[in-house]
Amino acid sequence: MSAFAAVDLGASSGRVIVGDVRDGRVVLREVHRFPNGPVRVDGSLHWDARGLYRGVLDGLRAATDAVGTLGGVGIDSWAVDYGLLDADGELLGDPFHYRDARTDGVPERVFATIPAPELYARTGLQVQPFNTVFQLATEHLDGARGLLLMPDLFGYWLTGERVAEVTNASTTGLLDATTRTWATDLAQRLGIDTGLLPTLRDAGELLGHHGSVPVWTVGSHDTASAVVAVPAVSDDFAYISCGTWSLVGLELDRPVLTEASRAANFTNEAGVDGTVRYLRNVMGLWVLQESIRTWTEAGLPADLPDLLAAAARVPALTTVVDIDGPAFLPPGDMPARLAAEAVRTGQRPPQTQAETVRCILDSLALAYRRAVRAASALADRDVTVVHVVGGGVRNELLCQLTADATGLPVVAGPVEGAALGNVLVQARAAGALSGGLADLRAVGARGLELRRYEPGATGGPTERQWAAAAARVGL
Ligand code: ADP
Ligand code: LRH
Repeated sequence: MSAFAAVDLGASSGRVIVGDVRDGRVVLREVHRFPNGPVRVDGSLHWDARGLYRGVLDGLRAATDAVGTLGGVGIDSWAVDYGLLDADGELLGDPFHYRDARTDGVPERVFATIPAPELYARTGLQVQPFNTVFQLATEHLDGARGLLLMPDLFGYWLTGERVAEVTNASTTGLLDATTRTWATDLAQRLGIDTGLLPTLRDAGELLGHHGSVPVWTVGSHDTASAVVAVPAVSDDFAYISCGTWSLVGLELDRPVLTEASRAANFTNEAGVDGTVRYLRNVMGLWVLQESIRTWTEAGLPADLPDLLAAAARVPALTTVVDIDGPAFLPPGDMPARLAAEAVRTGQRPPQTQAETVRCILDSLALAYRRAVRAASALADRDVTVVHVVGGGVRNELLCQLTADATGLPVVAGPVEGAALGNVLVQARAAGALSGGLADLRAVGARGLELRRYEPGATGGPTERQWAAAAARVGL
């Protein structure tokens, strides 16, 4: 019973990965992968929750076929989104996708009832239009008797148990960052029925059973699981969980709830074992994914490795944008939006696909530079190394640019960070591992091939050139 199935639902794909935990290391094996993305229904963006659940069940069957008996299952997914349940426990329609436009202008409405500084002081959460609290402020809650965040919804379908695992609950805007309990008073002031909010549970508990297989709570927010898997060997690390989003920050013991932190839009999300994930959302490889979609739909060749190789030949920092600008959040024609942003800031718009990709990667590295430095300053913590985990580990150009831009060594790996963190927490809950996060990280690291990137190793831009590029776009 040393094999644990991690169900990791990312915004661009869902996967079921089996982690075999033996001899003080973890060997990961992907047994199932299925595409994921926004589904447009009547002009709104949703998730195909039932389709994803079919993928989960197929994956669990494949896991059992691969290893025989499983020691457990754990589920993590992207944050903030939720399904509403009726009085019979049935799902009331497909969950909305966080990129749906229904929350445009909603934060301002909510702040009229609870001023932004007051919300931040309590919840420590960044302002993103899609935070659960803003989604709920636009939602017709009549008929809803329960709310489950996405991984908890799949956990409910597997076990019949309804809970809110705390790492993901911390992305709702309704969790008190200090006490890690529901801020029911805030919900009441916003007219949100607190009866919808399930009982909170920590990561690493028994949720229930699927057939005879235990289902464990894990860091159900994918970013929380990814941070568990960071193969850090000391405390002075920053991380970039680099997938559809890039989550850039530090692991802390307590939240930073200062005005300066709020102004920089840093978030204090709950980590496993009582830690705080102090980070900034950077728009991430989403902009590249959407560019590839745009080109493919236009009939242009858009093979990712080819595009990255071509981008590596484009001179650095020719055109940069503030990649976190609101224009890049909704789905759409990213190459056109990047060009418009270049024109707006007095730069030469990218002319080719290669230049567009280079602009995205340089701009991401610039945003990482800002976020790592700001996190270090705001939390008053030294940073000597940046760990990159997630699909972006495969992007060697981006990893090198990150080292160049931050001026820090980058250690890249694992690719499947969230799945590894998910497995480590299950294995500890099941008694196959013991200790704190440092012990779990040491076990996780043993099975990994990590690659190290030194700043300036390939003769990239100098600190002065990065600073000048940042100044061009006001970063
Ligand atoms: P999520 O969990 O948000 O769905 P992932 O962590 O799976 O995202 O990362 C997906 C990203 O990884 C893709 O958008 C892509 O940019 C990058 N990626 C995947 N494979 C490769 C590859 N072979 N080379 C470079 N980048 C890759
Ligand atoms: C990454 C992620 C991120 C959230 C976003 C909605 O997958 O969970 O941490 O901010 O999706």
